[in-house]
Amino acid sequence: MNLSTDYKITWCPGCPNHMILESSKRAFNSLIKKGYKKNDFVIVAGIGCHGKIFDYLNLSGFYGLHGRALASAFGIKIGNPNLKVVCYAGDGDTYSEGMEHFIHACRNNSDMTLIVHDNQSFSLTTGQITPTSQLGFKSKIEPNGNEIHPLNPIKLALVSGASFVARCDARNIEHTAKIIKEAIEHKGFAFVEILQTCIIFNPSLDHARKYMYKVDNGSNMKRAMKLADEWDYATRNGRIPIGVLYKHTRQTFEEKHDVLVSLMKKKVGWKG
Ligand SMILES: Cc1ncc(C[n+]2csc(CCOP(=O)(O)OP(=O)(O)O)c2C)c(N)n1
Ligand code: SF4
Repeated sequence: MNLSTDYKITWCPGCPNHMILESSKRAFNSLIKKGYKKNDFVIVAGIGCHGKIFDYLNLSGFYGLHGRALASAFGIKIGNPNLKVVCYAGDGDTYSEGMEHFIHACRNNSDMTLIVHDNQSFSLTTGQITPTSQLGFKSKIEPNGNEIHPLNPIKLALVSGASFVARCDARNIEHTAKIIKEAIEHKGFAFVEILQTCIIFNPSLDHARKYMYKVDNGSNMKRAMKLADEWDYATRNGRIPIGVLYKHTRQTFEEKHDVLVSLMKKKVGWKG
């Protein structure tokens, strides 16, 4: 199915967002081939370069506010738990202004997917530091370089209770498509951190790509925490595991609430 729109794509030529768009189209198309309908999916986006994916992906949804994409996604999900809600957000969006939504989404285990385009900068607003920017990263308003230690979003998701935690390389289109598909099919809160270079404001990540390697799916928390520790967001040193680092099944938010369980039994679609 052609999931493109007529919008002119305004991302910089060569920006890995183009590749995340392609991976997303492949993931949705393989689900549609499996029997899902286009209207089973809802996409939500935050504001930033990443958020423009909303204009380029021909699926229904909601273009949210910066930092609040997950809150909108959760609202849609509890309005109709039969929809497959997929939320696109930036690292600034998710780990800065939207941090509380991220932690509670992991805890709640609502059956939806969060895809973070982590380019380690607030790129749409010309490259300020975000909570995943490396130490020393310079921008116009931080000319002396980042002095604040970055957080590790993989570890944070694990300790907060996310039931599916994956990391991808934006430039590896086929692998990212496979992980996005698996995340959407996972029953529970699925978090996919896509490492993405911003070729304009924070291009140094591309040098680290040679340290990326694929891991098999795992359901062991100790292994996942060890994998999460391998790559240091602060120094950009270490090997970078990509793939599903942790996956397990536990009761979802929707399954805990009778009113949502009864909506799921009725199998209502968009129109009720
Ligand atoms: C509530 C609110 N705060 C701040 C902004 C300004 N703003 C728009 S885009 C953006 C940066 C987005 O950065 P990120 O989420 O990392 O996405 P990227 O552009 O890097 O893809 C900011 C700070 C806004 N639009 N709304
Ligand atoms: S500024 Fe960076 S993130 Fe935004 S479109 Fe250009 S390369 Fe991509």
